[in-house]
Amino acid sequence: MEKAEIASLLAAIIQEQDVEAAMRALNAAGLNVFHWSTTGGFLGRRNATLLIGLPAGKESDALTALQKSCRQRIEYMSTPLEGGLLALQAPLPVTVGGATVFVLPVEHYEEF
Ligand code: 2BA
Repeated sequence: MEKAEIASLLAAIIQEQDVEAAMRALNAAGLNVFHWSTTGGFLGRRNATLLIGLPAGKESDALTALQKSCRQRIEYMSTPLEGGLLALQAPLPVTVGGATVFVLPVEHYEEF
């Protein structure tokens, strides 16, 4: 079977809980995906980064698959309250996700 020419590389940072559903949706769209565990710099929580080599014309399929499978969630960040005698923590809500997506053009692609 002839391999499709890869035109762009999509890197998506998603939440750990969405990895399985995202992989299923991307595979169902005929896309090969590679993923690894990563950590968010701001909250320090584990997330996942997916790398997807995209043939021309497949970008919107990949984005649709991610939109359908990755949810927004509220995480709580602990911030110390100033001025109190006790070291109380005030949880601050932070909206995380669905997905942070970068699409980069591929200059050259080979498989051997
Ligand atoms: P974190 O860096 O842990 O960020 C988690 C969430 O915290 C972010 O969700 C955003 O809502 C909030 N946040 C991040 N930095 C902030 C800041 N300086 N001030 C206020 N709130 C802030 P998302 O935007 O959905 O990002 C989820 C994860 O995607 C991030 O985890 C990070 O691992 C990655 N990410 C987001 N934007 C990125 C970028 N421009 N470059 C590389 N990675 C990025």
